Amino acid sequence: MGRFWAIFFMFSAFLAVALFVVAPDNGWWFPEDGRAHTSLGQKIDDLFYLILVITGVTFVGVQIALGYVLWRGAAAGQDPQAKSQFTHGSHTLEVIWTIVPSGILLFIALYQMDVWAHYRVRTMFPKKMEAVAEVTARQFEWRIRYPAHGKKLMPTPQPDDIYTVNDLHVPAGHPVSISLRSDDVQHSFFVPLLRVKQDAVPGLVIPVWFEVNDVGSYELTCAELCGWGHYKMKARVVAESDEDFEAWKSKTAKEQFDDGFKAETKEE
Ligand SMILES: [Cu+2]
Repeated sequence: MGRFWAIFFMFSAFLAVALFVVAPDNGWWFPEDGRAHTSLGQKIDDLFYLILVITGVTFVGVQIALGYVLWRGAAAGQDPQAKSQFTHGSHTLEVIWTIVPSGILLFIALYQMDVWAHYRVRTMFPKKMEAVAEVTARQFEWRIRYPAHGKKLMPTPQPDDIYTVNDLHVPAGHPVSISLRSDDVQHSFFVPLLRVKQDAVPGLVIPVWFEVNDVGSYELTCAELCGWGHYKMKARVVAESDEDFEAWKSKTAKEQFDDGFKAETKEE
């Protein structure tokens, strides 16, 4: 039976290595070929991969060591002369397995500080950044308010502001920010492919910045169970070129302020 467990633990190590090799080609990885569509998102991914490699190597090493010890024990068990050796308390070992994991954790804690600061600390945000819109989460939708063409986003609603629901448009290729608020309970603004996630907290206006590298449409969901209709808070973030973004904005403004009256009188 000892040999069975030795093989079992060794096998799990090989299985882990095989998974590492096979997973990326089979899509068992981060969504969409494992590539984030923001520069900061790629750095966040790198941190995940680094931690995955550290834990992966540790796992494989531990399983192989465990298998080896069990195999040796099973082999020795066949020898009727072999005696068990009992040891208790090795200071050297205790110090090693305390210092090594602490060192690794400390390294990760310090190493990730830079990415975290760029993501969350306001003084570290990009200097040139366009405040695109105010996004207000409410049960159960995302209400979005944009400033009129050529104007700056104001903290309070303006008469010429443009509104959309569940449809956030941003220009791609340079840093943009949104002001995130909540109308009722706590929600979470989550765009998986951009690696952007931020809680919307009642009473707070939280700036969230990102720079979308590729033009496209990205799913936005609520990542905080906020009530019975939580599942309905599905929206999209559309990243487009500057020209397309401005064109979309003026088209939306036209539709919004059109009362249908002028168009009719023109036709006459
Ligand atoms: Cu929600």
